[in-house]
Amino acid sequence: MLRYLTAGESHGPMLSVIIDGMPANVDITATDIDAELQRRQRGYGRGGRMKIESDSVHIDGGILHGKTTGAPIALHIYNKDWSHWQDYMDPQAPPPDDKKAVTHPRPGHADLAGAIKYNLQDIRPVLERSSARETAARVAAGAVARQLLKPLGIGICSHVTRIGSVALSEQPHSIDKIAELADASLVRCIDPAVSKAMMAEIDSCRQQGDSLGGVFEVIIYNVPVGLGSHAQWDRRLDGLLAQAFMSIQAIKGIEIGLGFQAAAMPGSAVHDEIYYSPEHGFYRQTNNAGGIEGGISNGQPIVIRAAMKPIPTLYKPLNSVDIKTKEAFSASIERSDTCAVPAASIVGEAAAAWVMACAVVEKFGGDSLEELKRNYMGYIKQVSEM
Ligand code: EPS
Repeated sequence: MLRYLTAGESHGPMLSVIIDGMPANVDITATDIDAELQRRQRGYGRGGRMKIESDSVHIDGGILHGKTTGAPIALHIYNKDWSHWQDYMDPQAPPPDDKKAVTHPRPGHADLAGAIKYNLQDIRPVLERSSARETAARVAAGAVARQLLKPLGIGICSHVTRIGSVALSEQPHSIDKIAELADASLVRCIDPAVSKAMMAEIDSCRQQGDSLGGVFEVIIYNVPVGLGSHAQWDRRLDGLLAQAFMSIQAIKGIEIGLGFQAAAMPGSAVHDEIYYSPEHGFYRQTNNAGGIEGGISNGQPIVIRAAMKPIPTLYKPLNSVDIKTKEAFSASIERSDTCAVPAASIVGEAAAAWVMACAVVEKFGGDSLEELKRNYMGYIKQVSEM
């Protein structure tokens, strides 16, 4: 079983990750992880914080001479902003005086529900941990997962299809081209004209002190048939992906394949017809299912779209109530991003990589990459003989 946990606060000293269950002999260097961390930090619409941070990973265990050892992998990423927050955020610092305590909950954030649930008079611990800063740690875990998928040929890319009211219309592109075009755009949109319109939308939103959400698409390719299972609810691959995506901060919806569109269409227009040829084996001419049928990967690319709500920290005031005085107020201005959809698409890639690595380890097992690959190749041979 492969699993990971993260720890750390947005303005604390660092974010930490422990990954357990990764087979031995998977190639991984700090450079591989840093490349993903840096992809997450790019993106038009971020606020002042991204000018402070330049994320890089420190490997504390489980990797030797550029390869996993089979031991738990421990990683950390320093928060550079910590130096400005030590008075409050040092674990040994005295409790804040009344002036410093955060008592204004932001609508749409974990602030109010978290403070009530954990019986806190100061909201800061909730906002510190619920912050999307934590996604840097998830991307580090995802970067490790990608290194396990690479030798099997499984790849992942993403692109942004909507920011606020600006949407990309369908564009047929090869997966390589999507990855290249998205990485070349500041908003990770594959159409340069739509990218420009998205940036203009972000600019006008920033001027109004508002925030913007959007939609991104993650594509997982070269997936073997047979990951996940129809046999039990918690082994369905679509369910596992949905959980991983919905747990990303600010994600409010996910679709696989046609998703919500399929609900409005007749079955004959939705389901991907099955063909067979000796050269290709079983194949389809469409991929409306998005690569998963009955909770099992069907060998087609897995296509996931996730909807992100606008960031809840606004310069524009929204009505709320002070948790201490119970008085109404309507301004809680903190430094904030205007739009983080491009960054979220990289986090989505990491979430997808993690779920796929778990599914691969579950199906093919093995304590080393060599053992896992032998099992994988044996299975691929069995599939080709069917
Ligand atoms: C975040 C608020 C902002 C973002 C942060 C997530 O941070 P701050 O409150 O320090 O300005 O910049 O994102 C990151 C630091 C990051 O690395 O993505 C929030 O409240 O979710």
